[in-house]
Amino acid sequence: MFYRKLILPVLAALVLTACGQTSISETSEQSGFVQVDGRHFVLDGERYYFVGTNFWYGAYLGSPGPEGDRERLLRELDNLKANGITNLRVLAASESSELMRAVQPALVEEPGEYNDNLLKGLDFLLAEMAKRDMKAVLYMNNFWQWSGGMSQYVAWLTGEPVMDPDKTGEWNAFMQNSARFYRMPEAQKWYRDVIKTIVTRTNSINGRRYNEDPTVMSWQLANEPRPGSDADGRPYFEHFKNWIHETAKYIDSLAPKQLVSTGNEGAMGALRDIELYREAHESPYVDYLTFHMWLKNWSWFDIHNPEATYESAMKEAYDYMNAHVDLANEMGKPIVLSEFGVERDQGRFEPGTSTQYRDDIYAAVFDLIHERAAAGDAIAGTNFWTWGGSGRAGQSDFMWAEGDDYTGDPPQEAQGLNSVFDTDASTLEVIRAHAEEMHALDKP
Ligand code: IFL
Repeated sequence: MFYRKLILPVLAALVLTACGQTSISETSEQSGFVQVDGRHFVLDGERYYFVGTNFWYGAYLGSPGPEGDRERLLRELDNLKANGITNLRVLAASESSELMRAVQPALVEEPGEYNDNLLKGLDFLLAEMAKRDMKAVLYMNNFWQWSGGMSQYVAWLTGEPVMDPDKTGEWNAFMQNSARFYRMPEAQKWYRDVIKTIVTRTNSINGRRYNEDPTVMSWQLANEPRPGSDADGRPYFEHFKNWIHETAKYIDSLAPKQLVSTGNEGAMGALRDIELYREAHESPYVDYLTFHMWLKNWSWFDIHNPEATYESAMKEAYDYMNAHVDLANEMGKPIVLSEFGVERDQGRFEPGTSTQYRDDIYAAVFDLIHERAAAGDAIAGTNFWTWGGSGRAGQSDFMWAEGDDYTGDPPQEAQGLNSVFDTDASTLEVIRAHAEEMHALDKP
């Protein structure tokens, strides 16, 4: 299959001083656009394999506003790179909301109104990632409540109070309500305005148009979009599938050099049915597959009862990973495990406490990923959830409050739940070793 080879000039000197923009000068070589060739990614004529992380708050740290901390961002990027973590999955659009656990501020203040600081934050993040030759996967909506997301679009359009599962505990109803978003043409117009605003933006730091920037590997429709709840989502599956196809096609028309992915979790995000997952991803505008794996959320593993649950959990995990890689092989598209995470031992949140089970599970997951990638299968990489770096919880109950550090765990979850901190030496060692073995596959 056709793919482009594009290498940027070795010494691209870009100096922008207008309008108070930061002057920067790029002096390092940057790789080209990640492309798809059959069931593999290709980068500058070689296969592209990677180790990545989730870093939802990258644009927040990059903001020149009070929510930002650019010095920390630079430190985190350097640390990530030093550990071989070069692919970052980042939240590019959040919606302002009264949801009690949604991050504030948000990029979309109301339909058509954008928070300039957060857009500049994304500019800064991408410009700094480019300097380090890292790749970004940018998602532009959320099925879940922690960044406003689809339920906020529904509330904007209907005028109904936003449905808040952290107050009601009614998850089934919340999911069904979020999925109404796919069937609301006016909400789709607003969402497309967000997509267009971001995808065609010109970076205020380095002057690049986002859709011309090889730092962006992929535009992702949303975080974990689902057809609805497992119990009641089936009647709406066709709307979901159609939404994926139409949105992916729209993004492709705006960003033909970059890839499009859904952000879906796999069978567990498709009414627990891998055939529905296949159907939803058949669109030619979906360039590659994503899947997520949550051993605790899916009741496979209990960190408070690890001895009794570890073995069966790992069997479930291997079966889940193998089934998705096999499907990707069949479909002839690359696949990425773009979320998986594990708690600290005994369910602790504090840095400095042990991570034996996390380390073992990361190592086992990475082994399988490497083994299948080395065999030439469709798996290309992982983004573990999540990078906490030097962030630390600000509250005694570990729940996030505005002004606190970002730790990688989103605001609806305890800060430290799934975070890999910069002090987690043993986990970082597992990650570094895997990064080396994956990068060694680049040149088969
Ligand atoms: O933090 C969660 C995040 O919202 C997500 N998937 C699962 C994570 C852990 O519960 O996208």
